[in-house]
Formats: sequence, C-alpha cells, structure tokens
Amino acid sequence: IDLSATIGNETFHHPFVNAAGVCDETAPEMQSVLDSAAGGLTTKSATLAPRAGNPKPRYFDTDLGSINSMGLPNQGLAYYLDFIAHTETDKPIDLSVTGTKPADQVAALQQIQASNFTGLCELNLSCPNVVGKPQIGYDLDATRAILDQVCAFYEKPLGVKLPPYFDLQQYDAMAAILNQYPLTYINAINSVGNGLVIDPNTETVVIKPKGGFGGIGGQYIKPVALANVRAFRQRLRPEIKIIGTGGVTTGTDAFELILCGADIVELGTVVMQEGVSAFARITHELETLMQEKGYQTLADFRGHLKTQS
Ligand code: FMN
Repeated sequence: IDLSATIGNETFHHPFVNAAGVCDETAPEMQSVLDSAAGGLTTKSATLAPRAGNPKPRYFDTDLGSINSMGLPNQGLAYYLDFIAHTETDKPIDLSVTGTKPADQVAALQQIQASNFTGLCELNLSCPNVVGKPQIGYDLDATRAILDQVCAFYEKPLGVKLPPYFDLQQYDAMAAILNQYPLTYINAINSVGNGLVIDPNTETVVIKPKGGFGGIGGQYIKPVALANVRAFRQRLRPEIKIIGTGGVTTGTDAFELILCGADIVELGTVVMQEGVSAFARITHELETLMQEKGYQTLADFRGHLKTQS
C-alpha cells in the first residue's frame, strides 16, 4: 500500500502531520514529531516576536475533545526558521505563521520570502484566541486585503489555514476569493471558535482566558471538518490542495476526510491526549481499512464521496 501524497513540491510518505499548535512549540517537541511515524511536521504558528500566550489554565481535555485559548504562545519566527535550517530530515516541514494584526503577518511573510526557507508556509487566518482580535477568515474584505498584499511579493509555496464555515453561501464567497490567488493549498479547519466547556460540579468554566470561551477540537468537530473539506473541494480550483484537519481520532476518521477530498490529514487534539504514538496507530488503522477495501493508494478514493440520488 502506498500512503504517499504531494503538496506543492513536497512529498509526504505518510499522510499524517501534527496540526499547528500541537507538540510543535519547542525544538524537542518538533523533533519528537519528526522522530514519530508522522509524515511531516507543522510548526506552532509563529509571530514576529516571541509570545507567552494567555494565562493558564488555557487548555482542557474532555471525553469528546478539547477546548483551548492558548493565545499563540510561541518562540518567535526566527526560532522556527533556525530550527528548520538546522534540521536534517526527509519529512516536509510546514512553517505556520500568523500575527495579531495584518501588518505583522505581512512582515512575517516578508522575512520568510527573504530567508533560505523553501518549504510550505501556512498563513493562519483563523486564530480564535487572541483577545480583542476577530478571525481574519471571517472577514471577506480583510481576507482579500491580506492576500493582495502578500501575493504581491511572496513567491514561495503558500497555504492558508481557515476557520470553519457553516453556511453554503460562506463557502461560495470564500472560495471565490481564494481561487483568485496562486495558493498551493488550504488547511480546513482551525478549531471551532469560542465554544464553552463548563464543570457542573463547580459551576465554573474550565479555562481562564476570555471568560472561558475557547476553540473546540476533537471528536465534537469532525462533521464540521468533513463538511468544510468537501465544500471547498467542490469549489476550489483543482490545483489548490487541501489539508484536512479536525476531529480525527481513528484511521476511519482520516479515511472519511480523504473521501471528502483531503490530500493529507492533520492530527491535533488526539496528539495532545495520546502523544506522538497516535501517528503510528492511526496510520496502521488507515492502512488496514484500505486493505479491507482493496485500495492501493490514497488517490483510489480521494474525493470519491457518494451522495444519495
Ligand atoms: N491552529 C493554528 O493554525 N495555529 C496554532 O497555533 C494553533 N494552536 C493550537 C493549540 C492547541 C493546544 C490546539 C488544541 C489547537 C491549536 N490549533 C492551532 C488548531 C489545530 O491546529 C486544529 O486546527 C484544531 O485543533 C482542530 O483539530 P483537532 O480536532 O484534531 O484538534
């Protein structure tokens, strides 16, 4: 069985990568992903300057997933560029980048353009957890404005991480914008923003920032992730690849995302809860399922979701 996939010039020998923000803030964490059965590494979304993030507790596990309001704790863009420059690996490393205002995001991409980095870069337009800052991906004009600015100078392979959308009209409008730019890929979805998890015993929210509101990940969000990948695959130019993220805890979940059109699949909450051993388990589960169904490659079923007539 061949589990490989390509995005831009990068070949992923296995289709599973960590989702940005999970096991990827420090060099030892990133190395542990590269040393696992993961097919590649995504870095924590880097900002120009290091950030401490929001006060703790800022992440909480539940039976069905997680809530977080990390507030972009990261070591700063230079740290991640340096890690990549000094790491020998045949696995693709995707540099996630963001900023708390659009001008900072543009400045970060200017630094990456000027650097020796040649890999995939993922512009995070969807962080729900910076106090007082709405998600760019929910503002069509702001999305167009930043892509206009960035695409005027950025010449390396670029992807965008999107928030979840919930209305078919939103997919139409966002896809129409994205189709106008030379994007290598989109990544759908970031966490479902501003959910609330409550402890009924103490009658209290479980995380401290933003009065308890935070991004939801894990099993809760799989149907939303499937819908976003499917809806964008139906609307985007075929050259724009899709990284499917959200709610994957088993090989079957990953199979479903690929049926919807995902090229590769990212694992977030499941890696928070289980550690990097999740990559080997889920890879094995996908392989077993493909064997049962007689599929040799991911392309044999990618995008082949059936509808009822
Ligand atoms: N997404 C980003 O694009 N950038 C981040 O820095 C980022 N940080 C995250 C930190 C934590 C602790 C978690 C749980 C998620 C974070 N995310 C971030 C969102 C994940 O990359 C992913 O899109 C989301 O959790 C859904 O996947 P899941 O259901 O597998 O958790």
